[in-house]
Amino acid sequence: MSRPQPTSTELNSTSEIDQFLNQIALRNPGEPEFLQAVHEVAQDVVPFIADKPIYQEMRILERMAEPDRVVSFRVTWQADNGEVHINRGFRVQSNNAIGPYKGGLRFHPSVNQGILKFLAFEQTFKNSLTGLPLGGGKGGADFDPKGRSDAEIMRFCQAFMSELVHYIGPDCDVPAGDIGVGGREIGYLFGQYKRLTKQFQGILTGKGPSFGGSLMRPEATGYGVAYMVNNMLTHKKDAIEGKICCVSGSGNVATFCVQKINSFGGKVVTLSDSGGFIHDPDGIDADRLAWVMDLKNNRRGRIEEYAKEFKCEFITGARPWQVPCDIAFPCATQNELNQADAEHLANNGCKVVAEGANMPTTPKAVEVLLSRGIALAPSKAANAGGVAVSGLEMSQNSQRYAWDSTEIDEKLQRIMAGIHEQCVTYGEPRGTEVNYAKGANIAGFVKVADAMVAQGIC
Ligand code: NDP
Ligand code: 2IT
Repeated sequence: MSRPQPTSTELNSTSEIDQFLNQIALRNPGEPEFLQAVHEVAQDVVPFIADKPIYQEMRILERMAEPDRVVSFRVTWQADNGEVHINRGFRVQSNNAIGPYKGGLRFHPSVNQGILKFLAFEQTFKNSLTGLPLGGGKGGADFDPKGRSDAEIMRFCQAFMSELVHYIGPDCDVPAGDIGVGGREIGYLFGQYKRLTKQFQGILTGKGPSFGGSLMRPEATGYGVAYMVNNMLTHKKDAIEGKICCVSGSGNVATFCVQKINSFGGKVVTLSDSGGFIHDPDGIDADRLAWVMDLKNNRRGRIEEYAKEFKCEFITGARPWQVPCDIAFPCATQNELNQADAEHLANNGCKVVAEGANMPTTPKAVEVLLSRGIALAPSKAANAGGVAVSGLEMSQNSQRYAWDSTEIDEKLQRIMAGIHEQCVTYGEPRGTEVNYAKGANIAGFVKVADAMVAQGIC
């Protein structure tokens, strides 16, 4: 049987997508992750706006693909041994059509302008999906926290905030954590902001609960990923209970994701870090998970130590996607699941991939997953629980009030259910098969686009 020929609208869309992406590529050389993120959105949004002239005339997608501003600054700090170090800090303020810029800070040696532009672009769509009034931003530095003492981390955070202070504010831009930035770093950053400005303000989220942090913020991203998968499986009259799960990473998102999968009755058999992954066929139960959290948050050790402690396999320098599973949860970093990994997952009978990390699946891997009938929860939907509870932290700070954890968890579950519903509405469901990536891209776009149209040419 011959393949169906593309329709003329599809052909036009394809050439329009190419034209659009060529322009973006010319304007953003040397930023492959940014181009990848824009491409993933454009392939769904360009055909969607083909019959909506207002979005084209107002050049909404082009405007969204050009950050409002990118700030770059030097961060000079002193190591314990007296050495002076210089790092590069950034804040990318992508879009504030629906609320103040909002998004995490990443401290990792790989950080550069293109990676933060991709993250800030994605954040705009993600924040829109939460239904909360949050614009999109991202920042960070090419600083490597590994092996640094608490005092060094504090000095770095103080130096970083001494510049960042000029660009943030409770109604302007509210950063939070991301890779390499957790409760400890947010505390030091907040302290320095207060010292420089004399103001006790909600200028960061993920703060400690004793100084304005929301309960459940540490749990929120990982729990939200599991809630998203629970909603997807419920939609297919299935459940997480009894499912074998592979999780990558062993930081904030990965560990709380494991905790919630366990409470749904799933069994997690892998975790990883940049050194490799552990495979524990007995499952990472509550006690073992508590051990991992202590290892990572207090002792700051390597996941390899888990294998020695619990007598299981550690596979050096590899990722966990060859281990058979029903559900895969990439929760470490971008482009950590490639085409070959996707083929392994499909051949081993995996049914769902849920992106806890931002853009962990390469474009070729996405093609494989979709063509093999694997449901893909894209990061902008699946990991939106973290920024959603950050939004709730901002509301609590504005009210000078704190909700209890049950209340916040209920709100988080409602927000994740709302995100699932938007994906189903826009993701062209055929029966129970939903294109979640398409649904998230279009639903996230529409709200921001309508606000931009309403606010005129600016
Ligand atoms: P953490 O710093 O807590 O943990 C990151 C984990 O990923 C560590 O296990 C780390 O290993 C591993 N990792 C990081 N970079 C690499 C790499 N290049 N190769 C292999 N492993 C790597 O970060 P989070 O858990 O907060 O973030 C994980 C992902 O989730 C990121 O993509 C982040 O953008 C995303 N995210 C985070 C949110 C949050 O609220 N924190 C919200 C939404 C998304 P090692 O220690 O060896 O580097
Ligand atoms: O990628 C993300 O959504 C985050 N790192 C969290 C952002 C936030 O503002 O809570």
